[in-house]
Amino acid sequence: MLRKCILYVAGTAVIAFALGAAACNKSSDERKPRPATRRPAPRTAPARRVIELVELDIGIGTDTVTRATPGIPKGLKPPHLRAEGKRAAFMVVPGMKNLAIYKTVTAGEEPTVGDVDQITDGIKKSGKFDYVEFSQPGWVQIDLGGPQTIHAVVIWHFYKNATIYNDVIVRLADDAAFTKNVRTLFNNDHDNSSAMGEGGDKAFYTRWWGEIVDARGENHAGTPARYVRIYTGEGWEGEPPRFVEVSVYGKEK
Ligand SMILES: [Ca+2]
Ligand SMILES: [Ca+2]
Repeated sequence: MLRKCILYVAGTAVIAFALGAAACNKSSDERKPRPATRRPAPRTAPARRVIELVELDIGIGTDTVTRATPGIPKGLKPPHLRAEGKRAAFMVVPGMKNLAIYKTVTAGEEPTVGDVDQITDGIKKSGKFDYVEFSQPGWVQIDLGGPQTIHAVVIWHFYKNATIYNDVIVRLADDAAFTKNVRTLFNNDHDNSSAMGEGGDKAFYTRWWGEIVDARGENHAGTPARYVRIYTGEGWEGEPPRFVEVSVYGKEK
């Protein structure tokens, strides 16, 4: 079941937001009672703005993804590998849509398996013909068709065999050549082997539930951009880069 919560943004916006967001991202059994503290009441209560939040629905029902979960290969221990665990609910403002569906996809090179259009065709299964493969590290890029405000990018690399891909970097830009207003949302290239800067994000196993990259921004205002580019290196065991689907969530303009 999708969850909802209310976030208050007030005169003490940063503190209020941080506490609110943390509460939203914790499951109920993780919440711990806080010791009561006495604080002097402010003389004038700041005006409050209410932001309603709902859990982002990324479309991972049994009819849309292949939920058979393969085992995790043993002995793979990248130094920056994230421990697997239940993902916290990803809370967003209501009204999110997949802005990437059926949008134009380009890539740094021609795929060796499949067609780049499959990356935004909405099919997230792990079947024999449901992925796009490249022969070497590179990128795929989605043109949202015009300026949009993005709240999340969700990536399904090939997940039939749980794979750890190197150097996953997600960037946004205002132009197709990625020269204007380039921003990095995610970078797990911990050793800068792709020469785009050392990234502090964790490596992860590809799974049917996809990888959510946060673009919500301050006070859930989202991040404006038209183009989304996703770099991906080889897998930790030398697997070629393979994409199943990319969704980009925002409110359609
Ligand atoms: Ca697809
Ligand atoms: Ca690297």
